[in-house]
Amino acid sequence: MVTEPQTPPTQGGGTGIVLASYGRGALVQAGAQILRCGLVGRKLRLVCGDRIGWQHAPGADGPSVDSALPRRNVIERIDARGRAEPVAANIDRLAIVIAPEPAPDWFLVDRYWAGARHQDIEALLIINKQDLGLESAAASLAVYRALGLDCLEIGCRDGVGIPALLGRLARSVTLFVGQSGVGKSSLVNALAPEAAAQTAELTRDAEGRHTTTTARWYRLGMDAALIDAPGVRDFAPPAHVVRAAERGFIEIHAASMDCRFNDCRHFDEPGCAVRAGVAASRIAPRRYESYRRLARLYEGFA
Ligand SMILES: Nc1nc2c(ncn2[C@@H]2O[C@H](COP(=O)(O)OP(=O)(O)O)[C@@H](O)[C@H]2O)c(=O)[nH]1
Ligand SMILES: [Mg+2]
Ligand SMILES: [Zn+2]
Repeated sequence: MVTEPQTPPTQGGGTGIVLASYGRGALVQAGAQILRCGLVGRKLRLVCGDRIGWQHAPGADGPSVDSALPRRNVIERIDARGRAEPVAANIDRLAIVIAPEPAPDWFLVDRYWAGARHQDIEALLIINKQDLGLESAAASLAVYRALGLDCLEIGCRDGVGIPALLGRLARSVTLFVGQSGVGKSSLVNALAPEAAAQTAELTRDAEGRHTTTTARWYRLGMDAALIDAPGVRDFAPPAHVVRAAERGFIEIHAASMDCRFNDCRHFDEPGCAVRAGVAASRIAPRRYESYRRLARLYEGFA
């Protein structure tokens, strides 16, 4: 069932969730209805997943968002100058989507996972396109499984693993991230076809163009949702958090307890237990390289 946005919507007001934010407006889910809202006040900066208050005053053109509740968490991407830009708020789970094609960027996977850990958000690795064969990814997946990362193999094309994934996503808000072409939009279509069709319609302007390239929220039943966030390639923990890089890597953080120096960066310090762990093959060299790249990135901003 596709709910049309109410034009003109009922006067009054209430609370809602931001489905998509664009320029000076937002698409808001308010109970069963979807409202196209303006914004009241210049300071209000909304992001997908924000909980808001809206009102439609007598005589006004339409409903407006006039307040936003504090965010439980916010996923940010980092721009070229190291500044954090919010992508989505109030997330329960980060689903990192990869596929045999395009070939996985494991450094990006590590960055996403580090970002989720930094925010205490559950992470899930979804391997899509199982019809193409997962042999090439097997060794890397074994590393992640050994580290306790939840990994799920699925295929959007054949519907393989979709019911299991649906079960996993119940009663929670999941943000999908991953390289372009891995099948995030296909996944949204497979998991929430009605919401996908509805949002495609509502985010089109009068000329049929899509009015938002930012994150979009798709309702999955009454108490769950998916968020597709195109172009969140540079997602990472914010640079201002001390030792964010280390904390994002479960095995590096654990090994760091035995480093000689408290503030060891695990680059070239003497008595570094992390490098000792890499030398002894307890820590995967590629994971360590991921850590170094992220840590260097932060040093570049400092
Ligand atoms: N072989 C195969 N192709 C898939 C599967 N799922 C999605 N694709 C294809 O992968 C391409 C990219 O999908 P899309 O959902 O746009 O990826 P996104 O950029 O991550 O949103 C499309 O051509 C899809 O048809 C799958 O399970 N198997
Ligand atoms: Mg897409
Ligand atoms: Zn160290």
